[in-house]
Amino acid sequence: MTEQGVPTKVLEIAEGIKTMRIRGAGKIARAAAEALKIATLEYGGPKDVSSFKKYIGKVADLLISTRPTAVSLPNAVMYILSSLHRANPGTFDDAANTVVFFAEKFIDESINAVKIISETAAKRIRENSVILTHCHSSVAVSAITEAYKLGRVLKVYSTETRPFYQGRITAKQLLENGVPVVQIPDSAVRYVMHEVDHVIIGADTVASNGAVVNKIGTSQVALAAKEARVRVYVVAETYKFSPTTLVGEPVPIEFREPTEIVPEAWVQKHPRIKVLNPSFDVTPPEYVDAIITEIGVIPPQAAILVLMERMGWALDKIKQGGLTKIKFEDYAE
Ligand code: RUB
Repeated sequence: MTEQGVPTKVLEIAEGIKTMRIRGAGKIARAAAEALKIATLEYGGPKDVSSFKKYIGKVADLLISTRPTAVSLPNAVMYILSSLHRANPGTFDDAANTVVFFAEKFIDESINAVKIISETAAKRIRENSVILTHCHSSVAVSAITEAYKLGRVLKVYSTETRPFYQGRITAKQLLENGVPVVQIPDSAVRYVMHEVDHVIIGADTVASNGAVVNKIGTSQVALAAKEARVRVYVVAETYKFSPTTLVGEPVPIEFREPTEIVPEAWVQKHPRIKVLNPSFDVTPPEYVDAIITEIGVIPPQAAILVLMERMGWALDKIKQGGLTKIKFEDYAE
């Protein structure tokens, strides 16, 4: 337990997300839910609802501040906190049980969503397909593996995904699942695209207009796919849809350290050369053929329907007027 009363395990999870030991939008969301559960079980403050809500609001803000782009993180936290708000608990025990219950429910439903999406996506893959994927998406790996089990995948091109090389995780996992993988540099995407039947990628955030925010380079992959008339499927759980984009909020793009791209010594040696390291980019809806979610396969333009169906708590706030950014204090009082 730290001086501020936040359990060490929770701080470790927050640090793990920040340093990308825990990464990928789904895993980040589940880790945040787990952190809220741990924070509740290890809460050592006054046992009244108001003190507990203030504390859990603080933990929520800490978790949210770790990485900006994947909306799965605030959506997971808000799902749990808004459930606490709606439950309107009369005692500390009720409040604590509510957080634990909804944190576990989020994790279970999230894992189940990945399974449903994978089964649905596998049906869209034609026999003997060559697939290209970018970065490391647990949902994409799971969907490709499912399609492989049905005998539909000939091989997978996996981009290395500079500068963090998440593509190596993808290649390793696919290989462990028996799927033939060819690792390519990001710059070889257009070179191999004529062989590819389907591009399958994950998402960090889907905007209300269907634009997909995912690892940097995704929009170039989609551009090359469109040129070659290759279908692009995005596999994404519904908690990756962003309610605040409905009221015009842009999705914040994370910029990471130059040293991920060039070594520190090189930066020192060439101080006037600037390095730009955006971690995500935006693929417009016209470059996406379908988004495969656990509630169905939709054209990107139908993203709004997913938001209406799944993000009721946020839409209620919008109806009440004035929602610009969802604030955790709203739920901590
Ligand atoms: C990971 C990334 C993934 C999505 C979806 O970026 O862009 O494609 O998060 O992943 P980073 P998943 O490595 O910077 O977190 O399907 O696992 O949720």
